[in-house]
Amino acid sequence: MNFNLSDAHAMLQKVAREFAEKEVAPLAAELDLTGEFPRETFEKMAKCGFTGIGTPVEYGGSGADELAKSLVVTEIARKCAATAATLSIHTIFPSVIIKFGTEEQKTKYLPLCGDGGKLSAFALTEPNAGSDAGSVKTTAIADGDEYVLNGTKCFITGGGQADYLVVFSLTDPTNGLKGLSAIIVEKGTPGFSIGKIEEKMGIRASETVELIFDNCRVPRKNLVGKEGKGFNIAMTALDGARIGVASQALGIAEEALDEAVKYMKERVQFGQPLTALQGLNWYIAEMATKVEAAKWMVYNAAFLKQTGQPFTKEAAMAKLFASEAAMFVTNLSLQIHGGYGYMKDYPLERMLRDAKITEIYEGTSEIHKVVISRAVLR
Ligand code: COS
Repeated sequence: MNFNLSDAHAMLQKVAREFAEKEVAPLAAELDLTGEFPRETFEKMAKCGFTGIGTPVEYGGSGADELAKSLVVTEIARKCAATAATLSIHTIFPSVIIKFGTEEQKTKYLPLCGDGGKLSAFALTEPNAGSDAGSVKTTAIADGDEYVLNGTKCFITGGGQADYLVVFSLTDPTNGLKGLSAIIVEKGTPGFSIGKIEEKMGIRASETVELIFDNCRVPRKNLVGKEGKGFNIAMTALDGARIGVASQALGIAEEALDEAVKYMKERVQFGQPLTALQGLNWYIAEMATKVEAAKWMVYNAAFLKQTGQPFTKEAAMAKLFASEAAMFVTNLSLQIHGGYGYMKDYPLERMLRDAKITEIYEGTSEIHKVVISRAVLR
């Protein structure tokens, strides 16, 4: 058992760290304020090969593995969780095409989603189908060689900017979740429009929108996998995506810990640096222990996935633990910073707001407890 990163992984981590410091960190506070989507940064990430991580080289990706993806998302999240969310969620669409798509879909979409700079999104959630993902109501009824989509999706990350979306809709509305199918919709398709753009508490620069399908016609060849297999495809995709969210949470927690350590060494109160105060040092011990545990849980889930082993439970555990660690660590780091931590001059208040979503999206902590307990008790 080797716990060291390979030379290639360590090099990629270094490249991603430098990219995050140079291209992501300087924009983070401003993007948080304006909520503007950093499309230019996304295109720069595409040029660096980050958006094609996980996509095989023959389809224009960088071919790197799950751990590589996790390392990049973690490094970006350290500086801007919203940018990391955009990157991480973008990789779900290619992962679905790689696993379930036809050769034609792979050849068409994968190179564009890699260094082609096209953005993609994953559209499952609806107003009444959140944790209960099987309650989707959007329909995709076959009509000749087309599907006609009708319905509304909500809280779709990157949905307004996305060039390609995989939309989960009922091809057989009489069959519950066994009637659900995965269908590709391209930006600009008539009948597909963007509804409400959400104002969020955190990850404000990652666009979150409502999608409206009103007699939206797409070719039947846009079906991914088989009709009626959409729920299984969505669940498989979410298993992988949860490693991405866990990686974001890990990045936020790592950065918040580093900020706390730096501040404690610099800040003098009662004639001595904060590091002389045992109460605060104990906070650091608890924070560092959670960060360390989260890191190994994330790496373990990534390792299981990339070596073809079952990883549903471990991805859920990593996501549950890392997201709660991110909340714990950002909260204590802000506390250590005192009044300064509460002000926008420091990044802590943004990081605390950003951390919260990691306990909610791609499955809430409560849903993860369902997934984990079912796996353990099976
Ligand atoms: N991978 C592949 N298939 C899976 C799976 C997984 N991880 N988990 C479940 N499935 C399959 C099951 O095998 C079953 O298929 P078959 O009937 O063909 O055997 C089907 O999906 C239904 O499974 P189950 O009965 O467990 O479904 P439930 O309705 O009980 O829901 C949970 C399962 C709660 C785990 C699911 O709805 C879920 O993950 N909800 C959260 C959704 C979410 O993360 N939303 C965020 C949206 S994206 S931001």
